[in-house]
Amino acid sequence: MPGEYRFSFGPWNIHEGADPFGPTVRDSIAFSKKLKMYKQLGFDGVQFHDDDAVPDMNDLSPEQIIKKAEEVKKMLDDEGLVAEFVAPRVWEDARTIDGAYTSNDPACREYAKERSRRMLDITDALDTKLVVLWLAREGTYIREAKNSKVAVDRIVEAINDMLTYNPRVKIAIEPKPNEPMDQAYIPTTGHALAIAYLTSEPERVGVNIETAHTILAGLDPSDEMGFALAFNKLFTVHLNDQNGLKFDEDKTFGSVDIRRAFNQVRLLDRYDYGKSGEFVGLDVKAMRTQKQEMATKHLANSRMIFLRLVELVRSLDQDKVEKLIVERDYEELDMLIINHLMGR
Ligand code: 3MF
Ligand code: MG
Repeated sequence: MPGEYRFSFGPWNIHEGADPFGPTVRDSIAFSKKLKMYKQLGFDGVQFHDDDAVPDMNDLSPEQIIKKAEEVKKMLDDEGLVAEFVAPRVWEDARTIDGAYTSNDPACREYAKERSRRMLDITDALDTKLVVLWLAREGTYIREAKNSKVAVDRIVEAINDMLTYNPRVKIAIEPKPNEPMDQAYIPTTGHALAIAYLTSEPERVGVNIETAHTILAGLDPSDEMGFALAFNKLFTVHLNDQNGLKFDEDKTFGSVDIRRAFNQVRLLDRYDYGKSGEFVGLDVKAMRTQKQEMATKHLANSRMIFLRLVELVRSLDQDKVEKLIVERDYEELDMLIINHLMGR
């Protein structure tokens, strides 16, 4: 039932196709041009890194950053779009080579905190109340390089700093177990929620669950989402798909395991995800093989797959499901679901 859910993605999801072993294969598309594509593709929300909104922000004063972000807000208004969240991109600067909030160097930690304050100014200027924290470099390549207890203290301290600086926002931690680091400090939903309860305002800290990241952690995405829902902490999602334990693939939602996608949609739909304003966020990348003019299909397709799965979820014979659960006939339940997914 299109119209009931609102969808979002980030400008990085229309990308040039570079990977660690090869150069770009598609031209860059200007941000303003990307914005024009959102509505055409069926999307209402834009996910931002701070520097997606304000490029080269490290060279600008706080006032200049706010001014630039206000211009972007105007561009969003003109397109009828809203900002879903802002995330601080604290993994590309020379000062965050060995971590941002958990760097061993106090000057680098201070840079990360300062950059996060600028990100929180952008959040206000774009009129969104959600921050996403993907803790890209908060981890290690070797065990002895950092102190894991101190690292958690420092992450909490950085989050507290953000909560104090901008009392209007909620923070959604996006857990990921590895890549770029060998071992990340906040690998799962459980870790992220435990961190939330260590902060000064636990009710303002939750999660952004990304399908692929949960799979990389060897977990089931819908179970991770259910865990967060039980705590009222599923602030947003990054739906996509992942073909086993390898690099983070960000594949089209449902394209690897349609049943796994069905179960994510089933849980979200059952617990009224979206009714409090949450977006169905996608974090998907086009295959490197895709030609320039066809490199947004992964977005439209992910959205369409989600909506078709909503229909499938709602047409599942729930009474039959309940009956088979009571009878403990899970073989028959298995077949019921598979038949349903096969349209039989
Ligand atoms: C990395 C990610 C990131 C985050 C993004 C928003 C590039 O695996 O998923 O996408 O989602 O930085 O925080
Ligand atoms: Mg993501």
